[in-house]
Amino acid sequence: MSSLACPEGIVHTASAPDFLPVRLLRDLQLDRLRGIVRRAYERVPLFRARMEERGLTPASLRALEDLAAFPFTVKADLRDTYPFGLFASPMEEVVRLHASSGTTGKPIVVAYTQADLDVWSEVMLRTFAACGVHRGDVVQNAYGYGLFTGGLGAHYGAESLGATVIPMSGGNTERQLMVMQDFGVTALCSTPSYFLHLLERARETKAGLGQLRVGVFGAEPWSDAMRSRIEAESGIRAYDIYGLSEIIGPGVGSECGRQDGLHLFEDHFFPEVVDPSTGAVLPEGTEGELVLTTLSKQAMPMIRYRTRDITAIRPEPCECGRTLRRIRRISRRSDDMFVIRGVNVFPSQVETALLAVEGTLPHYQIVLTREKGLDAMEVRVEVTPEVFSDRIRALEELRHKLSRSVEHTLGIRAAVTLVEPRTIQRSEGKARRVLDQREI
Ligand code: DLL
Repeated sequence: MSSLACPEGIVHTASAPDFLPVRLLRDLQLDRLRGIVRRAYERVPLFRARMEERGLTPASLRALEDLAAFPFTVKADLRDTYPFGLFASPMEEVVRLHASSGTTGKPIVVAYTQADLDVWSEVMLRTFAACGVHRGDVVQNAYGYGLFTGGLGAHYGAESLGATVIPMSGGNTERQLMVMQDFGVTALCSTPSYFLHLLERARETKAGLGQLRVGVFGAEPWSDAMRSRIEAESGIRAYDIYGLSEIIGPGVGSECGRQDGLHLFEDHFFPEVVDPSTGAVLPEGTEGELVLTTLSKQAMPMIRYRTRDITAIRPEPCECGRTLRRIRRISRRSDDMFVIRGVNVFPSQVETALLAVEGTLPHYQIVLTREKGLDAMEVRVEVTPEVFSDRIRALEELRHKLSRSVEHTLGIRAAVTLVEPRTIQRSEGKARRVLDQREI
């Protein structure tokens, strides 16, 4: 470990694997990839059958590019083999299980050996270090503990960094604020939407955020506009971290002091970006769906897992010196998209349009309706108490501005409804942005 000072004077502790010369990193990746493909082939019937269907064996993998010929794995594969069908280690070697609920039916189950947990702690340690958290920091971990990977993943990473960890889990906002102040918390882990909720309560109760300096936020999409609001209102630095249960949990990628894309911990997770409809591998820099292959996972290797997350690989070197390639922040998932009168819309675009207008709060919901066979979208957005207490005319003006901003950004019209402060439900975990009225 060494220390790097970034321009803001924050010390970012750096871990050696983040700075491997690129050639060494590619050699290491190929070496590990061969091992993992062999493990998957030898130990998991589904992987073996899929490879054999294509006439592939582990020996077919001679270069990193050869991976493109290998079959994808999708979420349905985990559901179809529920609960333990993709495990590559005997149960005696599995020391932890987590599960992710997903949107339909049974959860998916993920497994870890002790070696997997060690890798997880390491990549989370590197995540914290990249976000400028170090030994001596007091970390309040408000990611949910339990089957969700956020809580325990962040917990062990922060502990192995040598920080002081407060295992709060999500919820109980008043208590979170009390602990934050009384225990001298300097770093907070939570979803960005839950932090907004904490911030709002802190303002209402005049609690303040004590010595909070850094937010380690992830598990859901949040826009640059949202980050600007968070940083301006709280005075902290808000970092984006990325991960998913199927691959390991949090710790797949993280921003560094530059806050300009997320470095992927490529020595453990190999990235490709593919065309979401054809599955063809896209050149670096082109936007598409992120596909990840685990390079060191023992209990549950993943070969070419389709994340559904939309991003692009940014191969150019980062000023921080890390040689790990970056991905663009994930603003959307291919399956979050909805179509309104033929136009593809993502919640993140609506968020950007709303936050571009002053007088709004970052609390909104999108309601999809169908009237006489026509799809329609209503956007409910909270206004600031100042605006709300203003004259009706001011509200009308704001509504028009928002409606124009949505139309300008998306190219379609939506009914905008201004709602009173504190009327949109706050989330303690991941935010639920889209409501389908046909469902409720
Ligand atoms: O959300 C793991 C995690 C915990 C990541 C804490 C970061 C912090 P899952 O519940 O399996 O795992 O959900 C994974 O959440 O495929 C993305 O669609 C979304 N997601 C996670 N991080 C981000 C992020 C955890 N920084 C799914 N930006 C992923 C956008 C994110 N989306």
